[in-house]
Amino acid sequence: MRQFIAAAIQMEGPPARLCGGVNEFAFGELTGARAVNAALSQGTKDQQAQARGLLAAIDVPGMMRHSVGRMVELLHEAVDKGAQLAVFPELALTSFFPYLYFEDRTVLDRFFLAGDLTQGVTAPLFDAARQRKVAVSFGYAEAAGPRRLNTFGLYVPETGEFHKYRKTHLPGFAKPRPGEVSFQFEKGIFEESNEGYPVFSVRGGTYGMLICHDRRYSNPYLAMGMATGKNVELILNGYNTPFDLTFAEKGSQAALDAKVYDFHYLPQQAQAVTEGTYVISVAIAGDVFGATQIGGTCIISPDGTILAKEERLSESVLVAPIDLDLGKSVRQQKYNGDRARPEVLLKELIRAVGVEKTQALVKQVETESPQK
Ligand code: CDT
Repeated sequence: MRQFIAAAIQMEGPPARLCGGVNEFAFGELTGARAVNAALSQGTKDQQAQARGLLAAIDVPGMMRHSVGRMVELLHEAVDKGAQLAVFPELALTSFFPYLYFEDRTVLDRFFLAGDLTQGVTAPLFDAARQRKVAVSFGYAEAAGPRRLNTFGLYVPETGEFHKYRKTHLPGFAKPRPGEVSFQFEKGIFEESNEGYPVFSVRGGTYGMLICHDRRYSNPYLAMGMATGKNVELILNGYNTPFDLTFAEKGSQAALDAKVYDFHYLPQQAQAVTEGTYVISVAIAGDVFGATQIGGTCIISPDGTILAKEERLSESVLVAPIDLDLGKSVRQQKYNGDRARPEVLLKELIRAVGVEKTQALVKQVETESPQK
């Protein structure tokens, strides 16, 4: 299926009633996740205990049931609009809980899912996908044995395949930093994946996936674009991007906010053209644990055109026609024979990494089994 309709489904964060009182919590001038993190790291014993109580009170199972319910409904809306592929955001089931700092792994582990997602709380989504014959892609927090990963999945109902990509660029911090308003703790919550950027054969096309912060770097696009003989044709990305980065240099928050949509669209448009690929990029928008997220869900064609976008901070089902052959001329020009010059790039990378480390990496690649 090389011509079809794709849907980019922007979601909202969970309703405040499921968030354990985090959204309304205040600490000094701060509110929401920022206030909870500040109370934990700078508060009195009582304030710390109160913050811990809020984290434990988040109704994670309720949140997952709520998200799956919304996703099923929005999936039906997308199919009614003609979609054969539907893309949801990063951490779609729980919303962006890494805005919060968790000291207690047991409290944190409630946000993770292990094993076969066609069973359990997410089953209705997979059932709906099979019933409506629509491929579905979404992000979730994955427990793979002892590993904790920020994962994006793509379910193809007619084959039963569930392809996975695990996030490689984790932003934020491991824990609160003294004297700062702390925010975004992905580095402490997830393991950074070293599994690279796989591409997948799906319905006669070549698909790849990214997660949020990845979209701001050129290496993932380049890696997927260079995948020999299988240059990527469609990239699916889920993200959570906030306004008002509290750790931005003093005075630069407003300047960053003014550029926030440029910094989001422009790299993706440029890379779509560079690699000759579609990019479908999908947000959770509006309030998430008291932080406002930018929205900006979009579908970008291989000539860099934004075919559809949504900057209202609300749920939205965007659809656009996809023709995977559109990027062929770009890719043929670049990847005809050895014109992409991967060996030159490799030389530079070896110089950057060092010969010794390169040799160790070569050994590692030779012994690695394909990702599970
Ligand atoms: N989720 C995610 O990766 N967000 C990052 C910003 C987080 S704040 C450092 C992004 O690049 O949008």
